[in-house]
Amino acid sequence: MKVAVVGATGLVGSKMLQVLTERNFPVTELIPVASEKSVGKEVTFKGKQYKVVSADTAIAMKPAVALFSAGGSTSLEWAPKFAEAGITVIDNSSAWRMDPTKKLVVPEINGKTLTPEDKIIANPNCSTIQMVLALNPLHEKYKINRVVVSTYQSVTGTGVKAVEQLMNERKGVEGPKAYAHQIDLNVIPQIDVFLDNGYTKEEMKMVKETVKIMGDSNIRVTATTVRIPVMGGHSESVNVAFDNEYELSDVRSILEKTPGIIVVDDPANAKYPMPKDAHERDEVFVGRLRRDETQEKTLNMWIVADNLRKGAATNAVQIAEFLHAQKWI
Ligand code: 11C
Repeated sequence: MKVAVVGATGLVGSKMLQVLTERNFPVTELIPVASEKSVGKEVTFKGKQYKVVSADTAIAMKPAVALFSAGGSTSLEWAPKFAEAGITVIDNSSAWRMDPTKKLVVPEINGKTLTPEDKIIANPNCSTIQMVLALNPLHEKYKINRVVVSTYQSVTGTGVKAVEQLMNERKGVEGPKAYAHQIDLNVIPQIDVFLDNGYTKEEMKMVKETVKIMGDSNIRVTATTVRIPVMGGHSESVNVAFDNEYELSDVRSILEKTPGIIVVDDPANAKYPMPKDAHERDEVFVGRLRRDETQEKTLNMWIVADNLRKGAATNAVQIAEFLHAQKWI
């Protein structure tokens, strides 16, 4: 199948190429797409060189599916043009996520809601994906009514420039800045821009996307999202209040049985999820499972995942795999 990757030279785009290769997605021809300044550059995929083309050229080449990771404005402009040409778009930007006519998909949770008519499918935000993967099976059993989450997010979530900033600061050399502040040896309690309500856009993504993916507006989420000088994955401290009482041992066994989740929870032996262990893994790691002793029916947990993989590229490729299994692409 012909597959276009729009934003192929970015951090998520390159990860998409890696994940397509690793998962042996049946790509017969890759169409790497990037901004005008990258057109003509070469991208290596499965040992073969492909020239980067413009979005216009990509549409004319008629791929079956286009994985977009080129930012919201590119998606707003180009996704409808791809879709009109009959190309299914899986979009990693925030452009279409809250559009009521578009599905926001984590395949393990709501993949079954997709139909052949869905031509623009939204891939959720990385910090949301890893959280809902752990929340959903617990919601099915105990009904979640409230979630309080604080995140500790990798600089890779911002992109190449942020990784460079961290590395330059570490070496003590000047260079381009992705953040308003030093990130090395620091913690920045701001991800994306602030909104009128005092929350950041990243925080409100977690609030709204969780409800849409899990399909239950009774789930109230409040979030504080924080950038830390780490690569390899996002971490989250999550406090979950249920309607129904639970047994900790049951929570553990539900999570252990959930596809895509690995429970790492052996505090006596200092075993818990960490970004350095989640790096380059597709699973979501959950640990530090314990009761909130201040409140009934409430659980604390710690969730870690590679934000570029399950948080972005892997989830997008899994959506493509689902569509392919239905023979829709
Ligand atoms: C971050 N979560 O870590 C962001 C990156 O809406 O897809 C992904 C932004 C998005 O900065």
